[in-house]
Amino acid sequence: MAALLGIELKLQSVELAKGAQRTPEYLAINPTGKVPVLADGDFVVHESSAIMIYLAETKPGNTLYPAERRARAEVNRWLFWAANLWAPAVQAKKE
Ligand SMILES: N[C@@H](CCC(=O)N[C@@H](CS)C(=O)NCC(=O)O)C(=O)O
Repeated sequence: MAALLGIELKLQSVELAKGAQRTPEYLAINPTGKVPVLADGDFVVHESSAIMIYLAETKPGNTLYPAERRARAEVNRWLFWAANLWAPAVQAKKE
């Protein structure tokens, strides 16, 4: 999303396999213990959809997150679908 909007990010990897997301330092930044998280100065936001919307709103007039109500509702529909249905389904643990 950042790349498509032309926003340069300073990326920092979190070594999930080593449990870096569960360290007190990381949990102080993102209490959910998940990636991604975005820090913009002293403002921090986690949840990928919230991050994408935050980034999009720094570039008014972009077509990725349109301002027009119905077009935005379509984008929101897929963001909510991904968070509520798709992600839990693909992350479901096999028994
Ligand atoms: N709803 C969250 C889901 C984030 C998520 O599940 N991230 C996974 C990687 S894709 C993660 O951090 N897993 C590490 C763990 O659960 O310990 C979002 O969209 O940001």
